[in-house]
Amino acid sequence: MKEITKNLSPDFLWGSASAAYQVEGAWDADGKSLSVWDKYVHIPGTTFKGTTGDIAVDHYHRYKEDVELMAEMGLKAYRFSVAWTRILPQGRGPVNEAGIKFYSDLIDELLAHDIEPLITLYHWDLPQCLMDEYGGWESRQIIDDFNEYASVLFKAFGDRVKYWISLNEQNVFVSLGYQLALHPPGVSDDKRMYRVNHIANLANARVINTFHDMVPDGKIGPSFAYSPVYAKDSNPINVLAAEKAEDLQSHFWLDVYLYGRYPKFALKHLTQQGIDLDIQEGDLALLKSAKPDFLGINYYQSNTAAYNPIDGVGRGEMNTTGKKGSSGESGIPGLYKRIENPFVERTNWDWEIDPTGLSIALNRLTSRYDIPILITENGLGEYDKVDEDGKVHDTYRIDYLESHVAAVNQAVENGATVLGYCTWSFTDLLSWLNGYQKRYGFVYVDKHEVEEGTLERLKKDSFYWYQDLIKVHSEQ
Ligand code: BGP
Repeated sequence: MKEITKNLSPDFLWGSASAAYQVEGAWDADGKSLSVWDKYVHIPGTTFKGTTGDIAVDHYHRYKEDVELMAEMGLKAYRFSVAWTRILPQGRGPVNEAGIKFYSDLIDELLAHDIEPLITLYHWDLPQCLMDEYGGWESRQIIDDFNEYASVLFKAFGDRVKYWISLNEQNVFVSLGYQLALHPPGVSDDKRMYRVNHIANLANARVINTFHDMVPDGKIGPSFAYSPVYAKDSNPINVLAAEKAEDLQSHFWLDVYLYGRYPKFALKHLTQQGIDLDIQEGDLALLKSAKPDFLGINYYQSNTAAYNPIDGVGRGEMNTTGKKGSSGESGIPGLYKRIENPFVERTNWDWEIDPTGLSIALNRLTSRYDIPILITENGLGEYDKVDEDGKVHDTYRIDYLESHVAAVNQAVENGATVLGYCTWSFTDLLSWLNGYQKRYGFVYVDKHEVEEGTLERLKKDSFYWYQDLIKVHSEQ
């Protein structure tokens, strides 16, 4: 344990993360309104076996018990998101004091146990009323409304919370929502997706500037789902494909966050496709003016790319059932396709297990952007079961996490600045499209797809492993 944490600073944020919709439940409690997810999951066929977050793991009512477990573990940081619909049930305007109180109490509870709260402003649960009124992210009205919502939080919690995440995985929520039609609003239209994405960039920039005015001693940054892309081999045609994939899948967002501009190749490609981002006067100046204090990275896996001929594969199947091997190749005809990497193992959901990829990610990001990085998510989603001895022996999760921590340590030795590491997740929770059977937590929760379960919490073996890691590091 000592070896794999020796390069990490003494105040390293050993954390764990969650998101409101995936843990809280209490979907209509105390003045909360409906979010797009509250509605979407009730449309038949959208989620695995029709699972919802109506109750989730009931963190709303059990947060004290959960924080108690975090304290027992010795956790240094807890990343959670705020449900916009609890704070501003009409999306803007009147503030719901009961919503403020819930998060204020949670923050106090964390601080009382020396756990640093890290708040995510937006983890995908847009107020449904804003979607109904003007199409949510499709209208520039969202920029003002998101800024108003964020300002309410900065004012209420900025004195106690010093680390903030603006948007969680903008690259995921725009592409799954507007390209793959798998997240709300279930649209499949590239033109709309790229416009939505540009508006989200503007909203992100505006909020970062507001934050710096309102909480000058705090730090803020977006969280990006980053999967470094490898070329299938040294055949130049595959190397070029991999470079294009890296540009269109990552630099297209990261360059905007950190340089305030879109990468040239990607823009040219989109123009050739007849896609217009609708960049208006003042937009680029706004993007350039917003400077994140750190970059949040959610890392789960790497990606391997090969050339994809013009008549090659397009959108592929996603594995949401946990049936290994059920996902298919996918890509952009004429550019690249994602292929299986024969050098790494895969989970039952076909996610590639590649700890070295995390070192590669941190090295690449440090070279290109030279900014402190906060790992806001990393973890393993697997089937867990309670054994005959009443325990959950998740050695596979310990192996996964331990090798990824070692990769962080390695990248820091190579020159990266890493502020902290949040596992996904602390307790088991709802996996958006995969139900409750795909588990990530240190704490098992008795909750299932069909029969509800008791919601009882049970510490897994990985709980004790992380507890030990944090302790050993603090004694160094
Ligand atoms: C990230 C999300 C998380 C979480 C995680 C695991 O993309 O930010 O909210 O869900 O992935 O993904 P999944 O639940 O699909 O396995």
